[in-house]
Amino acid sequence: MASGTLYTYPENFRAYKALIAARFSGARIKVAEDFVFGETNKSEGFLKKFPLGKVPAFETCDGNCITESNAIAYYVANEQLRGKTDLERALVIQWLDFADSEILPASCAWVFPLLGIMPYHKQTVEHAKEDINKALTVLNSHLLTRTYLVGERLTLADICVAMTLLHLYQYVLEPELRKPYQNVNRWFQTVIYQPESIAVIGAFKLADKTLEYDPKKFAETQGKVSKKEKKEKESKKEPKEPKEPKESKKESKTSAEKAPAAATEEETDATDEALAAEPKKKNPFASMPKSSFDLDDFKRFYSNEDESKSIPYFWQKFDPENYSIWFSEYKYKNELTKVFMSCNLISGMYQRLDTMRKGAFASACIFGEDNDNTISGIWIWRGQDLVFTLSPDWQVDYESYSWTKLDPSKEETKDLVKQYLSWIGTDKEGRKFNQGKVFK
Ligand SMILES: N[C@@H](CCC(=O)N[C@@H](CS)C(=O)NCC(=O)O)C(=O)O
Repeated sequence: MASGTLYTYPENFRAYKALIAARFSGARIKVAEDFVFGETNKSEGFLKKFPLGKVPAFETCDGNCITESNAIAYYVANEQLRGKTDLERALVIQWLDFADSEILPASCAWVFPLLGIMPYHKQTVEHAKEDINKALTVLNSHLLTRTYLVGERLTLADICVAMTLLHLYQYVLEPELRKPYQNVNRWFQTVIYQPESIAVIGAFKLADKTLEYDPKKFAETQGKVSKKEKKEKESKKEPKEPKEPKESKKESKTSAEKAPAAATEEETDATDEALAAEPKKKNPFASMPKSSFDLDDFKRFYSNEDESKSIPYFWQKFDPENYSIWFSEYKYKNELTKVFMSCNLISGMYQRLDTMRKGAFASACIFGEDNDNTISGIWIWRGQDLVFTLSPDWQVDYESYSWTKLDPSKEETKDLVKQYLSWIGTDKEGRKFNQGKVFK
């Protein structure tokens, strides 16, 4: 069974190919912690192993190095994903090349200017749209009579082509634009809503509206804003931003995201066991007193059941002695622009707090619309104090939020927990719930 370390920045659609393939095959991939795009991949040690300095990059557990996202995905895949016959394997390669030659350049040319990563040239963008139309038309007729691109089951072809289409479906293919490609739309959703895909990319949301070009964004990414302004902004937001766009992440809860049912006979605390089993760095939660509240059990229950059941379940099991409930609000709401960017802020924070998952749960919500939105959330964690200071790994984002400890015995707290776990209502100023993300 393949195993090794994947170097990437968070939410890289190229890295998703390997991460999803590994979910299907059972290959063990560790994503390198502490990877900083633009720093780690330019370091001497990294360049010795991966001379192009590009990511994703993969180091097998016995020290072999692989670059190119398709090759990494191939390495961690299994026979089913690679194709079972010579013909299937050839067709899988055909679709991988199709994605990289017929879709990717045009997708970048169309989407990147909208994300401020590239300058906008009308002619180039129009040309890219034509190319995408051609590629999608080919895919659409191929999928008219097929569920998957190759054979009767999902292969690497589906994973890699779908990941290459990810930005298009996320940022530009609004309902009217995707209408002519119903077979592709159906297939795309089949691929991205596989539990293995959801586990990697989260609950993906198709574009409601094509992203609009905003010249300010490009100016910003090119450093045309004053250095000071930029520095301030970065320190408040996401300091180690990759050059490429980020998608919303896996913590969004959907009906498709079903965890295995809880099988606890006694009130054993699975959190304690998991923490005890954790290797290397000591998790700050590990030294806290044991609790009767089994957070993992609640997370499973919340994932599997409707809120009408999971919220009463929460209050029935919650242990106020050893856990606390907090309300968070993003302090710099005037700086929030596109909803998808607010979403990225939350995903990025969740990702950076990965080692906190064992002792914490959160549901953060975005209220409002593009250019008028806020982020707030309910957090539940072990202990009674603000948790972020307990580990240097947890300190990147928390100061951008205000944190209010809630009294679990109060009705207001019950109302807030209900609102944020059910994803309903408005923020304090009446902005309507837009979307939520769960940290679990
Ligand atoms: N064909 C490569 C492309 C890899 C690539 O271009 N990676 C970009 C980020 S997604 C990168 O690392 N760029 C860093 C650089 O060019 O210095 C693949 O599919 O893995």
